[in-house]
Amino acid sequence: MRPPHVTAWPPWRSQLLLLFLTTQSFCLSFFGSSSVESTPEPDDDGRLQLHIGGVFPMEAGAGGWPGGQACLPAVEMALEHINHNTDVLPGYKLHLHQSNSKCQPGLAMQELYKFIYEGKNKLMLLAGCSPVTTVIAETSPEWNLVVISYGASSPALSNRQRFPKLFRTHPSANMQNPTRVELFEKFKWKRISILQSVEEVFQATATHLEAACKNKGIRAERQSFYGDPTDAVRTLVRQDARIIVGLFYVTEARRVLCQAYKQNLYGRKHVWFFIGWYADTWYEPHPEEHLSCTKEEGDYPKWDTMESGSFLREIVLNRSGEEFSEEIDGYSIGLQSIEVAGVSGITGLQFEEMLRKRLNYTDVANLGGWPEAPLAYDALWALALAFNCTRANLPHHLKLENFTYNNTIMAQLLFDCVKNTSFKGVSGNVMFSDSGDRIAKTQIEQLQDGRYVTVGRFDNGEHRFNWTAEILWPDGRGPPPDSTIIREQLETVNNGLYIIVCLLAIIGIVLSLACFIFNAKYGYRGIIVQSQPQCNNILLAGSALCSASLFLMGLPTAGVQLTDGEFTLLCHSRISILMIGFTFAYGSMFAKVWIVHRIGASENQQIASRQKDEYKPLLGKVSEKVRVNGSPFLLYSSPHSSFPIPYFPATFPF
Ligand code: ABU
Repeated sequence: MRPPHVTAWPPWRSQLLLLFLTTQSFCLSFFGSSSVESTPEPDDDGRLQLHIGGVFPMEAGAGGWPGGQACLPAVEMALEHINHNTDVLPGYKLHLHQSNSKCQPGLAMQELYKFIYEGKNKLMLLAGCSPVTTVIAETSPEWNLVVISYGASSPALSNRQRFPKLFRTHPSANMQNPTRVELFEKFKWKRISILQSVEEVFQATATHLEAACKNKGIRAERQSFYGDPTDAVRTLVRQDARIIVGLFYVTEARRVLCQAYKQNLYGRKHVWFFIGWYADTWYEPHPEEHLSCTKEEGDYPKWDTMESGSFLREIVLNRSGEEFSEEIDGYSIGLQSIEVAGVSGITGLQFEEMLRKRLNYTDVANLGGWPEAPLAYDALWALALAFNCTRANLPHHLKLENFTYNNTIMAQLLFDCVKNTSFKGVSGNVMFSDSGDRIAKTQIEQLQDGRYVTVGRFDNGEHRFNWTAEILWPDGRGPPPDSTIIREQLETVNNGLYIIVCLLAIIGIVLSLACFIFNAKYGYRGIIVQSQPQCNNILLAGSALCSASLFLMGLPTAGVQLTDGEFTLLCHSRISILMIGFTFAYGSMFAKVWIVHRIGASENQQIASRQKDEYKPLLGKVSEKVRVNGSPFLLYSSPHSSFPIPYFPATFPF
C-alpha cells in the first residue's frame, strides 16, 4: 500500500487530466471561448501590457523541488530589468501572473486552467519542476502556448513529438551521465547500483545511465521506490551495493539517508553520487518531516565527514569552452557566468549579488532553486527577446497585445523566435537545440568535512575531464572496491593433524588384519563357526577400507600441489573407497543380525506349532467368536482377549 504522505502522479492520471482539459477547452471554445481577442490595456505609464503566466514550486511537499524559493525572485528581478530596458519591447510592459505549483502536477493544471480562463490572455508560460513542466508542456499546445522551463531536468522532456512547444534553459539530467560513467571507469568500478524514485524524470535518467554503463561494460543494477525507500535500501544491502547513484528529490534523499543509516549502507566502503542541485546542507534532518532517525539518536552519522563515506555530487554548468578554465571555485551555485556582461547588462557575479540582496542575504545556499536562479533569470530574458523578435516579424494587422489562443500565425512566430534564441545571459550562452534543450558541462564536487570541493569538470562536447583537486577517500587507501572481493584460496589439512589421523587409520587396518588372521586360525572352533566367519571377514575388509579412505580424505595437505586431473581422481577415489568400505562393513553386520533373527524365529515357530496342538479345542471357540465379530484386528486389540500372543509371530512375514 502506498504511504499516505506521498503525492503520486502516474502517467494515466496525467493523460486523464489532459483529456479533461482538452474536453474543457473544446466546450469553452464552442460555447464561449477563452480565446477572444483581449482588449489591450495600457499601464499607468501608457505602455501596453503583455501578460505571461508562471508556475513556481515554493515548497517541496512530500517529494519535489522547492525551486521557486530562489527562482521566483530571480524572475521578478528579470522582469524589472526588462521593463526598465528601453531597447527591449519598447511601448510594452511585461506583466507576470504567478502561482505556487508545490511541484504537484494536479495543482499546476488547476493553475494553468486559471491562467487560460481567467483574466487576460497569456502569451507564454514559464514552468519549473519536471512533473509540472511535463503536464503543462503536454497540454499547452492545445492553446498554442509556448512554454519555457527554467527548472526541469527530465530527459523525457527532450521529445519534440510529445512536447511540441517546450524550451528549457535547464539542461537535461542526461548530461550528468557521461560524467558518472567517466568516473566509474577512472576508479575501475565495474558494478554500480542506481537507487531511484519512480518519477519519470529519474526513470528516464536511470534508463539512460544504464545504457551508458552497458556500453562501457559496467553492470548497473537498478532499485526503485515510491515514497518510502526502506525496501529498496534493504535490497541494496542484500546485493552488497558499494557504488550508489541516487536519483530522487531532496525530501526523498533525506529518507534514503535515514534508511542508509539504519541499514548500515554508509561508511568507508560506500560511495554515494547525489544530484547536484540540492541545497548545501540538504542532509540535515528536517523536524517537520518526522523521520525516525535524527541527530538525537546518538550514533547518527555526521554526513559531511569522510567517515560517513564519499559523497559526490554533479552540478551542471552552462558555460562555453573559453570560460571553462576560468571557473570560479568555491561556489556551489556553479552557474554564474564570468565577468562579462550579457544582454541584461549585468554579469553573473552582479546577478548573484543582486539576488542575495533581494533575498536579504539569507542563507541562500540552502534556498530551493538557488543553483537554478540564473536559469530562471535567463528564461525570462529568452521570453522577452522572443516577444521582441515576434513583434518585429508580425504582419501589420497583427499585434502582440491582441494574441488569442487560436492565433496560429502568432504562435508559430513566437515558437520560431524562441527556437532561434541566442544571447549571452547570466548563466552563459543561451541557445536551444532542436529538441529544445540547453547545452551544458558538468562539475563534480565532493563533500569534504562540511565543504563542497570541486574535484573536476567534464566537458560533454569534447569528452574531456579536467581534474582540479584530489578526491579524498575515508581511509586514505584509495577508492573502495565495487563489491566484496572474492579471493580463491586452497584450504588444506594441517600436516600434524594428517599424520595423527593416518596413524589411527594404520592402527585400524592392523587391528582388522589381526582379527582376520585370528578368524582364519581358529575357524574350526564352534564359537567362531556360530559367529558367521564369512560375515566377519567381509566386515573386517570394510573396516580396513574405511580406515584406508582416511589417507585420501586429508589430501592435499599443506605444501602438496595437485593438478586438476589428479584432484578429480582423488575426489572420486576417496568417496568410492569409503562407500565400498561402509557397504561391506554395514552390509555384513546387517546380514549377521538377519541370520540370527531367522534362527530365533524358526525356533519360535517350532514351539508355537507344539502349543497349537495343545490349545486346539480353545482355538475352535475363538475362531467362532472371530466370525461373529467379523474383525480379527478387534480381537487382537481387545484387552479381554485370551488369544495366546506367542502364536502371532509365526503368522508375520518373518
Ligand atoms: N534542477 C532542478 C530540477 C528539478 C526537476 O527536474 O524537477
